[in-house]
Amino acid sequence: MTVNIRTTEANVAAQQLDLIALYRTMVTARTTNDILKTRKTQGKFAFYIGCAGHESIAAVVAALNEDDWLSLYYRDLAAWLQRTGDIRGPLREAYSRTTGPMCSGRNMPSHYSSKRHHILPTFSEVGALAPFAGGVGFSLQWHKSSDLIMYTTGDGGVATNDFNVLFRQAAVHKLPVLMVVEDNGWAITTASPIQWAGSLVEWARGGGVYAEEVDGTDTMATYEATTRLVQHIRSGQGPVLMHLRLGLLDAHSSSTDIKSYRKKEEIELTTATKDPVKNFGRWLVEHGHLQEADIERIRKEVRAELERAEAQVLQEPEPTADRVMDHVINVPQWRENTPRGKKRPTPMLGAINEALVELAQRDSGFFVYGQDVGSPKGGVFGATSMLVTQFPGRAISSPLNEQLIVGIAAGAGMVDGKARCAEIQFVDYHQSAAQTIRMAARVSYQSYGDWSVPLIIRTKSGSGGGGPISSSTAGGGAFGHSNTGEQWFTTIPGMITICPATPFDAKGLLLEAGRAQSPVAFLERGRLYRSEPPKDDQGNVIAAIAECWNVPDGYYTLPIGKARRLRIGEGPSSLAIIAWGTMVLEACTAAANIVNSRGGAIDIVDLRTLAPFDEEAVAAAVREATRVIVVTEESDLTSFGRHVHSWIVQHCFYDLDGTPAFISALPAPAAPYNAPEETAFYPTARTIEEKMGELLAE
Ligand SMILES: Cc1ncc(C[n+]2csc(CCOP(=O)(O)OP(=O)(O)O)c2C)c(N)n1
Repeated sequence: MTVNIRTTEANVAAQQLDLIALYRTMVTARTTNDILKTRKTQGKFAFYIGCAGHESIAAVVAALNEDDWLSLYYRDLAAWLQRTGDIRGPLREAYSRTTGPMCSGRNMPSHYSSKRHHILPTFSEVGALAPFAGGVGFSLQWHKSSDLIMYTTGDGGVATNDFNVLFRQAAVHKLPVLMVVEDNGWAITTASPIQWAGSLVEWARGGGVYAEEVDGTDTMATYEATTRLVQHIRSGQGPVLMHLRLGLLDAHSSSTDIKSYRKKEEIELTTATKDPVKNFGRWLVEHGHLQEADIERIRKEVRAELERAEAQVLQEPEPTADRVMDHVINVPQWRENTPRGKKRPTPMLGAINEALVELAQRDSGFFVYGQDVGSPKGGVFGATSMLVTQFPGRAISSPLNEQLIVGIAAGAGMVDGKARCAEIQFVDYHQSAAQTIRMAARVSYQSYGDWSVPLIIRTKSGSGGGGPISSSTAGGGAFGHSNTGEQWFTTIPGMITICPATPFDAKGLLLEAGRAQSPVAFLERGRLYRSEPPKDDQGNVIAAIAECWNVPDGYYTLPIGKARRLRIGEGPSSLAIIAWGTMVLEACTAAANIVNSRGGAIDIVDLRTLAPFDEEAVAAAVREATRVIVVTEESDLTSFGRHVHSWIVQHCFYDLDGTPAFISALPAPAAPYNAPEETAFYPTARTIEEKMGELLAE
């Protein structure tokens, strides 16, 4: 396939564009569409969603540079062809062949994706790629690149939160983003006036983004408008929204009956007036670039080429069941290293500050993005205060929108291949970003390992507003400030979840998270930010864990997925406690009290990483003690704690001398603000001690 000549100069655009190659690309898109539509009705595969009416998007891509980034949606077959020249790719994906360049046959057809060609992995969730596109734009700006990103969506997509997030990302930071709304008048059966009120162009301009309406049924008008709008972006004047008016020539997808929701006259009018391929062919003949006979000749040539390609593709291998768990999660291989820096007593907040500075020092592209993080205080908890002082510009305050925050860090990580850090002030507020986080964790699986989303999401979680553990009433986090978080993140396939209990672990694990290629949820417990090592009831510091408050200077890492086993007392352990975060400290206090009064030893398994958790360490501790308690700060609903408990029942049943015990917070929405109710809500050292007493008496 001939590749068009591209230019960014509006005045020379029309002369430099290879008009015939562009037309051929559009014909190839339409013909592929027609072949695959037919194959679907012949029962060759389960689903097809087509591009008919949207082929002029090829002209938009023709006006971009080869290295510009694309975030496409399912109608953009012509954009794929224009960028890659790969006619087999769409056929391979339709027939689910392992040779498929987008996802190795793993996803539905029409989900365009290619790291090599800078095409982000299209999601089925309409609009969901938008916050990532903003992150790509942020990264391009950060690296002072002259490239831009084009993001496309339909008129329905404009209504999504995700699109509105991209709009704000682009507008606030003046990012190099071209937002193209491919308005074909329909979102399945819903007409576009339902999606927004008033004028899209005026709406965009009012929000600080230059916008224009363009007739997408006219390919040359589309190309010329794009070159002009791209010039606007590249000259540093900020993002652009192009409202591209199109017609949808087919039903929404192979699952939709067009006649059930569109009137015959409207379909006929759309077909007669809004077909960009026909219109462009006519224009080429009228302007002497082609003869009438060439139109039919090109159509036949393209069809023959595609049929030959299809026959070859059908000889290629199909996926086999044994690869179903490939590319789910990517935990970094830990490189053994001994911390060499001088050790100093440091609280967890200091350890986190130090880790962020280390990450910034080793990677000039590293930044933390979140609410208030760029203020001299370094966010509401002060976790970025050292970064603010030592690396100005690397802690960047964001608008108040968690989805926007995660999208910036995730998209930037996709460009660089290295984790950038999103800070969510309180884990409760991750909820507006939930879809973006889930998508980030899915990308590697969906694209069969072509893409990954390195990303660290740091967030304050669990009881308390940041006060010391010594007083269970010092919290007062209440609703919106005290959720645990692990019940949300550990259920996401592809996500790493870490919850450190000590400053030493917090620093080493955060530095290791910086090496991960899968997204990491890093849960920082508010009650541990400034806590000291735990003590028993007689005021003695518990030696088994106290050393972890001495944090080495400089860089060191700890392995993700490995628990820490703490032995309280002497001799063989008579009880194992599985805990993480704040509950490790509560369990230490409880265990020390029990050992003080009864002697013997108790094993505490601090999981440190919750997903994937250290099954070996849990099984070994249960085998030795034969009695076990799982302690979690989560509400007693479907929780991570319940998962660990169930895992022990399933895998360690014959090693147990009794039913594994389970301690959690109460199944209420969150801890109330007032002290009596808050104290009743959470488990404490006392609760754990009582349960230990019961088990040891059996
Ligand atoms: C978030 C989300 N909600 C609902 C759907 C189901 N769905 C798939 S396509 C579609 C319509 C999208 O319309 P539009 O953005 O206008 O694009 P068009 O198909 O018209 O090109 C809907 C509702 C989805 N995939 N994602």
